[in-house]
Amino acid sequence: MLVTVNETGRAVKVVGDPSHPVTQGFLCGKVAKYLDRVYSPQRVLYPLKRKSGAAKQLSNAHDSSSFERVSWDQALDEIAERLRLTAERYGPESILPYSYAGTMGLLGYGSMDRRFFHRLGASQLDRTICAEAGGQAWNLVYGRKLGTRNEDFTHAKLILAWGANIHGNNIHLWPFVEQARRSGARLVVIDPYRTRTAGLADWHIAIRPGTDAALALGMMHVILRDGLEDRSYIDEMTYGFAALAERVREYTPERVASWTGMRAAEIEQLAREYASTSPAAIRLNYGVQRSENGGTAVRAIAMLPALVGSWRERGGGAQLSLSGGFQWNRSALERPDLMLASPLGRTSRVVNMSRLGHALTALGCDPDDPGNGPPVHALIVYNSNPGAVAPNQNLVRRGLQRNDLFTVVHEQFLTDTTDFADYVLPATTFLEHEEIQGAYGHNFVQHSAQAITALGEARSNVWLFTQLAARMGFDEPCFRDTPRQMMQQALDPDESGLSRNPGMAHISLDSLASEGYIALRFDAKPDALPFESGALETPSGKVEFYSDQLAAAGLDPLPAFVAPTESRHSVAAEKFPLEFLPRKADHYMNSTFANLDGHRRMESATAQKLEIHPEDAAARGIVDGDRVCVWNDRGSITLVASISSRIVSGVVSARLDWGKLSSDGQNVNALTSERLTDIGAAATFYSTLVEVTRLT
Ligand SMILES: Nc1nc2c(c(=O)[nH]1)N[C@H]1C(S)=C(S)[C@@H](COP(=O)(O)OP(=O)(O)OC[C@H]3O[C@@H](n4cnc5c(=O)[nH]c(N)nc54)[C@H](O)[C@@H]3O)O[C@H]1N2
Ligand SMILES: Nc1nc2c(c(=O)[nH]1)N[C@H]1C(S)=C(S)[C@@H](COP(=O)(O)OP(=O)(O)OC[C@H]3O[C@@H](n4cnc5c(=O)[nH]c(N)nc54)[C@H](O)[C@@H]3O)O[C@H]1N2
Ligand SMILES: [Mo]
Repeated sequence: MLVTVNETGRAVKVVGDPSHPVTQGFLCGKVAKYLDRVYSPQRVLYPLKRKSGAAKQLSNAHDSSSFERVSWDQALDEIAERLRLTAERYGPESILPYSYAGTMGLLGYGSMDRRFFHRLGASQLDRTICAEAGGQAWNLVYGRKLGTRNEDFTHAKLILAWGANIHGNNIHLWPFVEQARRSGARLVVIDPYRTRTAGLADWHIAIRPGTDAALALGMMHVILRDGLEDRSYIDEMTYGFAALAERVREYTPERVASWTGMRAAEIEQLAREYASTSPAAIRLNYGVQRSENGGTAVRAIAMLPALVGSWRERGGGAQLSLSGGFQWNRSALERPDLMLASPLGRTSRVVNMSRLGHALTALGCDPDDPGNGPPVHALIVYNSNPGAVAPNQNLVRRGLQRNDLFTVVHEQFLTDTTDFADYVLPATTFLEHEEIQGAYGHNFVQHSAQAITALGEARSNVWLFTQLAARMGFDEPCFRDTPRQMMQQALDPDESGLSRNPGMAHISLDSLASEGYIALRFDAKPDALPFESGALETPSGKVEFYSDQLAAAGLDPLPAFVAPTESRHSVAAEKFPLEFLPRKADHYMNSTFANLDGHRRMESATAQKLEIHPEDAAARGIVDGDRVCVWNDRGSITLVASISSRIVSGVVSARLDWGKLSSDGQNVNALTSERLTDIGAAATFYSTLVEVTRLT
């Protein structure tokens, strides 16, 4: 991004960097309006403290009347004192950090904060809310998250967007897809929802939610039955083929059709088209793995390019994530060794962020289970808005409302989470501090300069935890590191200043700061394809169709289709017959941007709507525009019905929004569960059953 700053120091324009090979001069719709966010009158710009007696409850959108302004010194002194007392009285594990991806900058995402909590002996957070099921599943097959580069999609003749809303969520891949299509490529989208991407595709397969493993196994069945596999790749590069071949025999197109809602002939066609078009690339994104058995589904899909050997073709293979290319020196940044210097003197317990409601209401409350440690007495939230994004919202809120819970939130706005805070601390935006960034979808290491002075008293995450560490008396030298020093530690340079990290040997902090972005470089052969040849980082050194690791853990070593506990194929559907997709908004970034008028206008066609198929609506006497209650055993939300052919019958859908901007103060996560995925112990937003009732 290029930022224009005027003579008074105000940022006046943001544009995509035209020289950047991926950004190519354009920003997505939501970030193009980023200055609305930076200069929003709703920004939190000063530390706030809850007034004594003000209840922790959802407020009106931008209402700060429960808080009074205090100085940073007062806030930091009081917070440090409270944390000290909490650690003394209940043990440091009663303190829980909660953070995710508000910023994905290297330092802001995880550096001084991690050092601080490690040294304190606080509970560790297992960050599972987004990508753990798919990421771990991918790594079981390939050992590392590498894949087809964006640039190489242009060579593909067939592109499968599988659980991947490219146009909505990943717009910077789209030009490469378009370029491939101009050269004759076909685009097939596999998604239960007709996204913008699906609307633009040559073929949209509206698969039923949570049945992707069946489809992938059915494709393998056809490929092997018809002899379309690549024997030389399989022999040289893979492990466990015979067992997989045996397993897929039972996945006949007819059986797969009964689960996925496709016709058997469509499964045959997809399999043959995939195996006989070369090159064929799969853009597999994280939509598939927000399902209860989504880890297995990702594993099965990930195996397809190995079965047909398409890793050997430029424009073949698959991309889930390229993040495995960024091998920062994380232990230097995060210093997990500091846990040994904490009062605990050991590794502290791990709390799964996808079960925050459980952690705040049940953890440590079972006298028969001393193993789960003390209840959580202090919660420090930054880079996240769990009041909106975490599953089972009612349980989360019940936890946040506990009188004996001390909550600090470092934020840019007054969110669904800050309403429950004892202190709200003002955070900078990425224009207001220096960072380096990896990427979530390309191969460039990037430097992000500080463009403007921080607004008001906003401070970065690094600054906050440096201050808290000083007040807690942590005297290890690493607590005095500057952001620049931490950047160097992550880059891990030799005497010449060049990084020692794999793929970064040509990068120094100076060159990065002057050039802005530099591509990772892995091989002597810069254009080498991933998983084309050589040894992989899996236990067998091969692409693993069969996993001894899973077998050792008592799990099925081969992929299989198992219906989610909440799906039309399960008994729970007798009570709650509709599968619910609580989707991301096209014009928000999870819950980020949802409070800004311009973004809300862009999202207005779907915001606060329940998209429902005409048959399901008719069966419930619902017409377009009716107010409806969407409910299950965990909660209910009120939305406006939008009769839609974007979803198949039996599936309903709504968008993630701020709860407090809704008429009933709730969002889609009032309905989602804390059940975890088969692999990765991740959130299962897309395995949710509901019923819908018309409101009079
Ligand atoms: N505009 C916008 N862009 C974003 C974000 C945002 O909130 N808004 N969020 C960012 C983040 S944090 C992430 S992780 C990425 C995620 O980007 P994606 O991985 O694309 O994430 P999702 O939108 O969750 O899921 C993609 C698609 O999967 C579909 N899907 C749901 N269930 C199933 C299923 O069982 N099978 C199949 N085949 N498809 C299914 C959904 O309908 C959805 O269209 O996007 C990033 N980009
Ligand atoms: N129903 C449903 N729920 C979902 C999803 C879904 O698709 N459907 N998607 C899931 C996914 S994929 C993800 S990744 C999670 C995302 O969940 P979160 O990581 O919580 O993401 P956001 O909602 O974007 O909230 C991030 C917050 O961080 C703040 N922030 C931004 N920059 C900074 C900073 O530098 N410092 C501090 N202290 N704060 C900052 C922003 O103001 C924002 O309020 O949500 C998950 N929840
Ligand atoms: Mo995410």
